[in-house]
Amino acid sequence: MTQNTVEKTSVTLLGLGAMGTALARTWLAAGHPLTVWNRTPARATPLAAEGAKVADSAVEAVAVNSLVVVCLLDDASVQDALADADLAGRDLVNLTTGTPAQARERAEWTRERGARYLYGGIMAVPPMIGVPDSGGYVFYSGSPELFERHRDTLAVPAGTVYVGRDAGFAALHDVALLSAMYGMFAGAAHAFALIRKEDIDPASFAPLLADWLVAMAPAVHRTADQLRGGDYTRGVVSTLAMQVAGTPAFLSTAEQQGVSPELVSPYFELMRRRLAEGGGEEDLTGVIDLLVR
Ligand code: FVH
Repeated sequence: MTQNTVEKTSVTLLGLGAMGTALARTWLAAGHPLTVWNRTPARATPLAAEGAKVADSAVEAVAVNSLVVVCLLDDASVQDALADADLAGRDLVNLTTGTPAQARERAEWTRERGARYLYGGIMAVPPMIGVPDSGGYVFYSGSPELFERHRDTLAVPAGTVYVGRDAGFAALHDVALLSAMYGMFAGAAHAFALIRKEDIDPASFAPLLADWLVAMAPAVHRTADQLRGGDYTRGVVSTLAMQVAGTPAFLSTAEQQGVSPELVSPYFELMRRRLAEGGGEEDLTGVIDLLVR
């Protein structure tokens, strides 16, 4: 059989918001028979013209195919949409953002209704979907059998990274990475605020900032190594004591530039606490223990 004649898995997709529509288009373009449903039917019209079958209800859409993907606003909308659907024998892949607890509860809820379950945390925005080198991917967790069975189909819109049997793990990875992203955005906001009133072109500053963040990012590997080994001085480059000594300069600079320190102060405070506990020769890793206590 040539690649062109291999039968493509039929997919049911519930939810045609920005992300759902992007997913739908990649499956259609790859030749997967696609049945779609959306609460507001008008959103399905362009996809019908592109070859999707449009179901009148979620119940009907779920009945058509064994692989059912949901990409809705939130966990409550998943519950709403699937309330009357017969999930027995279905492979449910939930790409709706939620907490680890919601992912686990929905896994249990799905099992009780006779279906298998995978949760997916999407690490991409809609324009990255279906673009092979975009860097976008989806974390999956839950049934390993289901992941293996549908791996190729799930890889059509974006890369796949399976992170374990626990349905909550994909959500946890998703939230952890996005939380780190917001920390980075917070640091960048503080940096732009510092130069805001000066004769410094933000457009000239931005590449310096981006390159610096990229250069510093690999430090997370040292953090991981220290967490694994339990020795937070291992491979330390800049000791906590040295870094805490520098923080008054950062805070004074913020004051002189008329910038609130509210984004950076909480982190500096944790650094000082760890130093007070005797972590002066360590890296910044001890801050993590202060957070989880
Ligand atoms: N768009 C993004 O940048 C992010 C990237 C990372 C992952 N997220 C998550 O993906 C889920 C869907 O996001 P979306 O971008 O498609 O969201 P919307 O465009 O707002 O569309 C929401 C869809 O949900 C439907 N919906 C809302 N409430 C209900 C309900 N009670 N019952 C049934 N369907 C519901 C909504 O339908 P309608 O308003 O068109 O009738 C849309 O189809 C999401 O979890 C992101 O966090 C996207």
